[in-house]
Formats: sequence, C-alpha cells, structure tokens
Amino acid sequence: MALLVRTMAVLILMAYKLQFSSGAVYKVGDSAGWTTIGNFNYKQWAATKTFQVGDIIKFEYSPQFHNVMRVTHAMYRSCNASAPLEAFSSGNDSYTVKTKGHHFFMCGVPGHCQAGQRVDINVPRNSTSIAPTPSALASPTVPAAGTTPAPTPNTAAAPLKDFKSRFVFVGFFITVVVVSVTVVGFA
Ligand SMILES: *[C@@H]1O[C@H](CO)[C@@H](O)[C@H](O)[C@H]1NC(C)=O
Ligand SMILES: *[C@@H]1O[C@H](CO)[C@@H](O)[C@H](O)[C@H]1NC(C)=O
Ligand SMILES: *[C@@H]1O[C@H](CO)[C@@H](O)[C@H](O)[C@H]1NC(C)=O
Ligand SMILES: [Cu+2]
Repeated sequence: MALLVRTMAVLILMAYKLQFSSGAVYKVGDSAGWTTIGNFNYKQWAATKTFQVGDIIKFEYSPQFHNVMRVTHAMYRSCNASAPLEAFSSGNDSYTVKTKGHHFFMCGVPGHCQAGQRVDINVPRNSTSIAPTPSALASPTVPAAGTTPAPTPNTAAAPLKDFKSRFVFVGFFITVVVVSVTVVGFA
C-alpha cells in the first residue's frame, strides 16, 4: 500500500515536470540579450523561431539602460512608448505567450526602439498548436505571465513541442489518473 502511494506520488511529480516544460523558453537575442549594442537583428532572430502558445519569452538586460514594453502594432511601428499595454523593468523578465497572433515589444528608452531594439513575437493564427490541451487536462492552473519558470534548459523543452510527444503525455496522464483511482479504490 505504502509502495503504491509512493509510486503514485512519483508519477504525479513526473507529470508536473512534463507539464511545466511543455512550453519552450526563448531568450530574446540569445547570448546578445536585449540591447542596442551591435545592431542585433531581432527581426531576423524572431524569423528563425516557430513560436507557440505556452512558450516563454525571456528578456535579459541591464535595467539601468533598458526596459521592455508590450505595445500595439501602431505603437511598435512608430516606436511610441507613451502608452504601453504592459511594462517590465527587472532586467530578467519572462512573458508567457497566451494567445495566437502578434505580440509586439519595444524598449521604451528614447531612441532605442528606433535603433532596432524591438521584436515581434508572432504565433501564426493558422499554426496547429495543441499546446494548451495537456496543461488544461493536467491542472486548471496555467503559469501566468510574470511568474518565473523552472530553470529548464531550452533544448530539453523543444522535443516536447511536437504533436506526438504531447499525445504520449496525455496517455501518460490518463495512466496516472487510472492508477490514482485504483489506489483510492483500495484504500
Ligand atoms: C503615441 O501614442 C499616444 C497614445 O496612442 C498618442 O496619443 C500620441 O499622439 C502618439 N504620439 C506620437 C508621436 O505618435
Ligand atoms: C533570471 O531569473 C531566473 C529565474 O528566477 C534565474 O534562474 C536566472 O538566473 C536569472 N537570470 C539573471 C541573469 O539574473
Ligand atoms: C499559414 O499561412 C501562411 C500564409 O497564409 C502559409 O505560408 C503557412 O504555410 C501556413 N501555415 C500552416 C501551418 O498552415
Ligand atoms: Cu533599450
């Protein structure tokens, strides 16, 4: 009986780990980070990524020199920082992508956006992401924007992004539920 309970606890822990690593973590600018130095091409950086709902976008920078503002398309185009939708300034900011479509970010320090410090995180509306399904199944609590994710290496999260592994995860979760119900039945 005790062994069963322990096995169950381990399985549930594993399910949680899988759930929280289901979104990929992208550090904007990779090793360059969020900066005006070196004319980093954030447009090109974003173009090489396939963003999905559930992904975490990290901005790392010195808060003395930069910030992060989520803005509308019009504000992004004109580098207008007067009325951001959201503002971040810790220097170590995480934004969880919760919807499909464009997510526009710029640095609000005068001149920086014009110098190229802006990025468009786009999840195509026709993308076939089933990202929210396993999370919704596993737990009603989805990580909120601003919460710090578990320190998961980028590479570890990536393989889970494909449809097949998510399917395996759902199957695994159902197994956990069945085992739990069985244990409760014995108790
Ligand atoms: C910036 O955006 C604000 C709010 O939308 C607007 O009132 C203002 O006129 C804009 N400034 C410029 C320079 O476009
Ligand atoms: C940013 O925050 C994460 C999570 O709290 C932490 O693991 C990481 O070391 C921080 N990075 C920097 C550059 O402070
Ligand atoms: C989404 O639409 C774009 C342009 O309409 C197309 O190039 C792309 O292949 C489509 N992607 C998917 C996954 O259907
Ligand atoms: Cu800046």
